[in-house]
Amino acid sequence: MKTLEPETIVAPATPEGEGAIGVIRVSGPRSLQLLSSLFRPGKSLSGPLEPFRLYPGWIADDGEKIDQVMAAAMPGPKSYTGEDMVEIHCHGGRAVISAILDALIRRGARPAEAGEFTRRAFLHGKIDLTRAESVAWLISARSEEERLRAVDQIGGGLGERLTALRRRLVEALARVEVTLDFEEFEEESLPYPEVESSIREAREELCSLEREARAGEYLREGLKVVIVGKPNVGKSSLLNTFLARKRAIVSRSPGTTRDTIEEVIVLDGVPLKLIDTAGLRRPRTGIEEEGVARAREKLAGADLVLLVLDSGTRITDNDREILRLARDKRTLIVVNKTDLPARAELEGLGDGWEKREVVRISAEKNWGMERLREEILALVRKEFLGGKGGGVMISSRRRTALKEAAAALETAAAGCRERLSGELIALDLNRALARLRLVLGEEFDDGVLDEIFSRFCVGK
Ligand SMILES: Nc1nc2c(ncn2[C@@H]2O[C@H](COP(=O)(O)OP(=O)(O)OP(=O)(O)O)[C@@H](O)[C@H]2O)c(=O)[nH]1
Ligand SMILES: [Mg+2]
Repeated sequence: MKTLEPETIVAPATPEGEGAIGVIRVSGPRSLQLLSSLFRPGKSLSGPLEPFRLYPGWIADDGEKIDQVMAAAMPGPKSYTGEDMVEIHCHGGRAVISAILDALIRRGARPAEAGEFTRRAFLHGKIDLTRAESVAWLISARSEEERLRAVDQIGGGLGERLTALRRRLVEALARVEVTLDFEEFEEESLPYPEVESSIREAREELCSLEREARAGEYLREGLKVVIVGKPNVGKSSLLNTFLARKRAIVSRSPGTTRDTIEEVIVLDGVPLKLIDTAGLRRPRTGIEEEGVARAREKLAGADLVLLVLDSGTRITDNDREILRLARDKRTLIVVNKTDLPARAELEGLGDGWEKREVVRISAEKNWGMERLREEILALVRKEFLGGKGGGVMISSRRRTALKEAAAALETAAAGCRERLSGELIALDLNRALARLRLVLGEEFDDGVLDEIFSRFCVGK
């Protein structure tokens, strides 16, 4: 049940653990009252606290001092959330922070949920959805590439593109609607070709936004790069060489790796989830069977496959079978152990290998690794990130809305081509606009907000 007066929420805004200072945030109608009941400003102060100024003093609960702090009152609507807010800068220890939180909660505040401060900022019109989302993205950015794209989005680039898109659609709709009233009198009043081309351009932009959103997702999640091959070709050695440490067990006996091993590497700012797997062959034991099953599962979910061959041994049916398994995947063929006399002939792989990039390396000697990194990056940029730059962050439900808007525009454009009545075309344009409003955050439901704000940390 919702209460009429919004609750007053409280959370630490700094990460858990020890730090020089810890910041506690309070937002909601009772914030200022809570502060005055707990905060004893230094003696020089006479009169009420001036807004947005830090005052030294003590937090004391029923006369018992908890910590020496700096505190600020930030009345709405100029605060971050738009509500009355308070910030308490205390010493950054667990016990201190939790004692102050407890005192606030005992007096009626409630612990905030993840992203609740920013959610309130959004509901009070302080921040738009694309910007809120970029803030979440920026905070969670683990790579330089991700950070740059998030900053770009905070700058408003995405919001501007969406607004421009909507303007274009509203114009197209106006051109269609103005003809509706006169249609009985004038046959050719709707300028079909112009409206169609304008709709098609808007559709292109929508599709490109959708692609960029997917690129954003890849950057956030890290692309899954799965290392596969028959046993003993040097998959684990390759993983170790990438990481420059002995992460996975390497041995001369085939079938060493059983469980999959995942580690994140960052290539030129792009995060990749490298996954080493069990050698694929007909399993000899129950454990190996499980390992092979897991390897196949990882292969199926891979964004990019590194298919490792052993240069020192002949190509076998086993290699061919693995190439076949990776048929639908973006695959780089990695010929390892090039320090040994060459015995593997790629022609023996059968159809399909020529379509793949081939990189020759020696994981043991660290040969060819730079070239391999470059090939991987080039492929990732081309296939997943849409080149350098670009990439936006749109949550998955709103991304679906982008796709639906594009589909509605496709129908509208087809309608123009077939000279359908203006009413039908207007219907599709309106459908597209409604979806766009969802992306713009002008229309939303709790589900959409939950999806976005749950990604924030508590206290943001
Ligand atoms: N000469 C040479 N030997 C290598 C190279 N890379 C790996 N090896 C050797 O090949 C053997 C197998 O290496 P692993 O990395 O365990 O191979 P794997 O593909 O992970 O094997 P499984 O986990 O059993 O499927 C080890 O004895 C490695 O030292 C290389 O570049 N050159
Ligand atoms: Mg291995």
